[in-house]
Amino acid sequence: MLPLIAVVADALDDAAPTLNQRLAPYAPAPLVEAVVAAGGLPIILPRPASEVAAAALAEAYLPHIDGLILPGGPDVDPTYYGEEPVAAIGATDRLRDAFEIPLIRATLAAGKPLLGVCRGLQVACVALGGTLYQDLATQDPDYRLRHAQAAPGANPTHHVTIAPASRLAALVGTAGFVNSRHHQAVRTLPTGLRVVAHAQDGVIEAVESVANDRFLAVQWHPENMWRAHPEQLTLFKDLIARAETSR
Ligand SMILES: [Mn+2]
Repeated sequence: MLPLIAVVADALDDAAPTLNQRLAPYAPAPLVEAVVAAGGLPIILPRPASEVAAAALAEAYLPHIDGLILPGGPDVDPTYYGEEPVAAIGATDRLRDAFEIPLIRATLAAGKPLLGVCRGLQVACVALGGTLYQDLATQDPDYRLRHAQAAPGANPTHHVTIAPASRLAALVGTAGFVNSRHHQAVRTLPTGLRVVAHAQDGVIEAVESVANDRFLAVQWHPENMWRAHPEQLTLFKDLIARAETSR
């Protein structure tokens, strides 16, 4: 049996002119295709219609999945880490947060692995007690690089330094060149996690769990890079390998 890898859906894009464009954020094709290419079986988890049902729905899905992918998406609502929204925050989606946060906690509590991508890294850290820069440009005094690239989304634009003794380094090496499509980043880490990659200006670019192999999350988008940069597919192969050993 192929490991069943859940990919959390975004909202439909109701403003888009065509059906395919409306569906694009709901079933993120690049992530789904990367899971298939890496040997997993992807399923889409629709986010709930109400905050009230979100935690129960997350719990109900859990026995059916072997691993979890947290995709990119809107900014995490800062009230989830005890802050009011600053002027420069982007769009938020409380339903997405209300579903993903209990899903992340339940996944890890059940000993199942996750892979976070971009927002996925951020929301996973918030779910475990971390905080974010709501907007790097206005809040991080060391911020210097362009992390919200204007280049095509699949193109790598900045380098990352990866900790030699890390799961991530075993997959992609210690010198990374990655795409960057974010204006937020992790500010404080929850206990149990450690930074394993950062950009030249100190922005956190990847995080792993300290005591086990359940948590790996990156600030870039490997799903948009792997066709031209095959080492990025190893992140998905690794999630599937971790899912197989956790069954
Ligand atoms: Mn970046």
